[in-house]
Amino acid sequence: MKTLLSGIQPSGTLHIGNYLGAIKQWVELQKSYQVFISIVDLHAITVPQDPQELRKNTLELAALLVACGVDPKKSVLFIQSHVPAHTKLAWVLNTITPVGELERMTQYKEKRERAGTLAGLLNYPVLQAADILLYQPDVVPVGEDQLQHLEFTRTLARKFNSRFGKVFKEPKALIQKEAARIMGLDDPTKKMSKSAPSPNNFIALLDSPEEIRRKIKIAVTDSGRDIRYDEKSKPAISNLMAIYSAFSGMTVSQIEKKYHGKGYADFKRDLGELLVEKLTPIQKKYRELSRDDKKLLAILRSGAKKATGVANKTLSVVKRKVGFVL
Ligand code: ATP
Ligand code: LTN
Repeated sequence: MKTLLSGIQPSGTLHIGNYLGAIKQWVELQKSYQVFISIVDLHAITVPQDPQELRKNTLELAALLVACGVDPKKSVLFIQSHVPAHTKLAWVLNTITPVGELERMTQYKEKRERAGTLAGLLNYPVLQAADILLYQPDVVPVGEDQLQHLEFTRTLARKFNSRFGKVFKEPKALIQKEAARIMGLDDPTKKMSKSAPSPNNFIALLDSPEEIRRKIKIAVTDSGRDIRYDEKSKPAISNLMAIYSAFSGMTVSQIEKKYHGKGYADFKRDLGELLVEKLTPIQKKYRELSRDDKKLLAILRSGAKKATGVANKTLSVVKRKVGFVL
């Protein structure tokens, strides 16, 4: 079985963009890959975090991932800081990383405006490379914004291998499809994002049915009144149709047929109901899990144990190669 690894930051509530763009794909790929999902708290602290919020967000994210279908029996779900091999390998990789390469990273340049030029932020991609290389994955599903980090990881793997002998596999990016890019409900020209200025930009997975209905009702629409998919001239309704399609399994042309002769209000009402119907079971499972912290922690401890087993194998080869006394 091939291996897949991905990471997700515990930095706030998940929205349907995260679900359709990332989580749903992980859940589907569990059937054909050995999946590792890391909740990357060590990455989260590269920008200031409120400690209580961080702890809450980490557990909430873990519970939501399981509620969305990440199956702890099939996949290895763990908290990054529970597996010390990540920071250990990151240190070794730091010693072969030119600072100039890190200073050129787009995400670093964006984030340092807010967080300052902190060493942790600069070294973020090195820790991400360690996250990945420890598990020798075949594929790493990432959004386009993470391609630069993945390319950096591959370069680092090659560099280490050529200097110390082959240890690491060079993983391939599994680019999330453009169709999976969900745009903001209040501005269909920008992607749906939890850091958008208004919460009306996104539907959080934990939004109440009333909130979901309200946000869909006030979502921006285009001029005209027909339900037609056309990203260029009708970006707003096209985005809502993409969401409808992803949650219903209907194709865009089936949706066009169904709503032929009907208006935005009808379509939006149905979309609201569809989202309520699909998110309610996730929320129910989430509530069950978050009522029982022990069960959730047991899942995460067991994930960390399995991850540690795999990661430590790679780490001990690395230690031997660089000349540490074992
Ligand atoms: P931010 O609010 O800081 O932009 P985010 O909401 O984009 O964060 P991330 O933590 O950057 O969320 O992303 C987690 C995962 O969700 C990534 O794999 C990313 O590609 C995916 N993702 C995020 N937003 C969307 C979106 N609008 N459509 C599809 N996938 C998305
Ligand atoms: N940087 C990524 C999160 C991340 C990750 C990883 C993704 C950390 N380590 C390893 C894939 C593989 C992000 O911000 N989306």
